[in-house]
Amino acid sequence: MSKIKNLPIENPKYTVDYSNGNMQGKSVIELTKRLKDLPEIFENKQAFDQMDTEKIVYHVQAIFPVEEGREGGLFYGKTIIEPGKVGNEYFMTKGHFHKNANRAEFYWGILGEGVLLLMNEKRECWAEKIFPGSLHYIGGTIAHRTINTGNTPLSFGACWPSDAGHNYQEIINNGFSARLKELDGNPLLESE
Ligand code: PAN
Ligand code: ZN
Repeated sequence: MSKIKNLPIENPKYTVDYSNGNMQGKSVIELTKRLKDLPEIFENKQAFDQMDTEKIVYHVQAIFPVEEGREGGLFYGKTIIEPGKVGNEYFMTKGHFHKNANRAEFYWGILGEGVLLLMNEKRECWAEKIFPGSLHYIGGTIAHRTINTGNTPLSFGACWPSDAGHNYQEIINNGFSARLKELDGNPLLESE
């Protein structure tokens, strides 16, 4: 006769509030980027210098279930970009290429409205609208930056491989070849 054991059914390690993307659970990492952390990304240096550099531009929450750089794991995150502008350029993330160029990523819109700016290795840019329910596949060799074009916080989720890594330096040195600015109340993508 076989012996039957009863195993416990545990609570999940993490929960997500799908109204805003907020994550809860053990070792959810929190990161805040203020204007003072982003001196290189905005074009209008004069407007930047006149702003309160303590102003929050975006917050990130992330779960790293395995050590960063290890092959085979997945990371999960959520970013909230505050509404705002430096001059006529909208608040945005630093943006990056993945260090490991064949590691892709999914983004999905949760709250607010924005734009996902994409750029390939030939520095060709294109953009997709982000809104609650939008889903974005970002190929491994594509640089990505998100921009809040609305008057309310933009929240989006992300999932990427644990060995993707981040190459911020290329963007710090050379930027994206397009910038998203407000003209007469509407977003306009200006290309080099
Ligand atoms: C995202 C981003 C996050 C913040 O989790 O890291 O939105 O943007 P920056 O990293 O460009 O500051 C992601 O793309 N991970 O790979
Ligand atoms: Zn990424």
